Amino acid sequence: MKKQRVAFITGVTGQDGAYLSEFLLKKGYIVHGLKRRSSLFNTDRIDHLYQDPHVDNQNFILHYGDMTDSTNLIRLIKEIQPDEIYNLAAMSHVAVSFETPEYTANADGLGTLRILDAVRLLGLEKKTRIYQASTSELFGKVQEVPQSETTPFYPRSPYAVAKMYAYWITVNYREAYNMFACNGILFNHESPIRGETFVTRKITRATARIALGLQDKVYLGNLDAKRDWGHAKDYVRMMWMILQANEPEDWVIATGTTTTVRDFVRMSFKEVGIELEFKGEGINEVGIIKNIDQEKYEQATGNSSVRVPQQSEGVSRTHQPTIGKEILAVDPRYFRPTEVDLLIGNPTKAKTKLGWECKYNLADLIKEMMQSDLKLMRKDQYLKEGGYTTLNYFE
Ligand code: NDP
Ligand code: GDR
Repeated sequence: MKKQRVAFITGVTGQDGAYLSEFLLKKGYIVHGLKRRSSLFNTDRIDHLYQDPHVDNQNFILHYGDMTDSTNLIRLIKEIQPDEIYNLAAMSHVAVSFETPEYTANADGLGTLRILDAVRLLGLEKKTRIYQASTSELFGKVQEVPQSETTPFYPRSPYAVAKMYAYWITVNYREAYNMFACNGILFNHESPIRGETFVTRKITRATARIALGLQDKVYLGNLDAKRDWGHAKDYVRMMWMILQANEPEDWVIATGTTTTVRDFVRMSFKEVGIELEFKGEGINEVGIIKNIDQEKYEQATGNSSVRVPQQSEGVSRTHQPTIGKEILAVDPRYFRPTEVDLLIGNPTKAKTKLGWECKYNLADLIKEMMQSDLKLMRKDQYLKEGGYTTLNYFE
């Protein structure tokens, strides 16, 4: 019988860790994941994969650990003896990295060194292949449009600078010690399980809540920023393909199209039959409801926009979306000290050499995210109408 391949995923509780675990388990891998100790359960995204640790023949095993703890990483890699390591763990929020630059450098930059050096120290250079989660943020203030594997880097945040160290130390260990270590330079990728404070998920959640009458308004930062947004499912498949290639190399993974944050907002509201118009400029820009397609709205939300909630429902009537209502404003607190204005990737190498293709376009992605967030928020609507309190969603 063919021996089961063994993967070790750091950042297993994150968006990509969850999709990658699912993907590798379907391929018959034994998957080990690194999770952090936290004061509350932090395994929501992988609970459906989790197995009772008391049963035999588990193929999905979680270990406590942290990217800032070398002893922990060395011990785990020694125990697990992985064929493949996917280093996805990181403090991954660009804006937050300005608040926690030293920690970000430690976890995202030195953390990568700790993984690479553990493999070397344990004499696993020939056995273990390593995927490093590099990022389009490396291109930052872009030196070329679109960005490819040969575009010079110009990082614009403590996060991107830490990831730049991680990128080059991965290349260095590959060249110095002949290790199969690769960078996937992935452009933004999203999904229904994207963290709630990244802009796409913040928008789809707020759109669902505004449509359902649970929230009045959403506050965003730079509406002009352009991103090349793909679906996380397409991107985790490529992580695996990168480690199955004949040679260790670095790869740009992107859709090749770019969209402004403002248009992402427009497209999300369109999913619930609401047409927006934007007025004003800079910090005075606002988004106003221009039109409501009644049929689409009712179909998407299950609400009738003329419905008048009863007193006991706890849903204030003023929250109902109506034409002319201001539902979006700019809050400078979400601006970054240095911004990345435009990202658009050129994935030609991945397409031609590895045969990678995106199965999702942006419209599919937004549809899926909106459906999922509407379902989630309707749960809140039922709870509120039943007189229960729901969680606070302030960022
Ligand atoms: P998430 O923020 O969703 O997940 C990050 C994961 O890393 C979580 O499991 C988190 O644990 C874990 N983590 C954070 N700090 C530590 C630490 N010190 N020790 C151990 N684990 C830690 O990110 P994504 O899934 O979106 O991204 C995966 C990787 O890909 C990241 O490295 C990110 O920087 C990179 N990337 C992401 C892109 C994207 O668009 N999604 C694009 C390009 C690169 P916890 O759940 O406990 O917080
Ligand atoms: P990014 O993602 O910084 O590209 O990093 P994010 O969704 O946070 O921002 C994208 C763009 O939207 C603008 N923006 C806002 N962003 C947030 N978070 N909140 C807002 O209210 C808001 N308003 C406007 C931002 O200024 C930015 O221009 C993501 C992360 O997953 C990284 O880990 C990864 O490396 C890169 O993608 C590729």
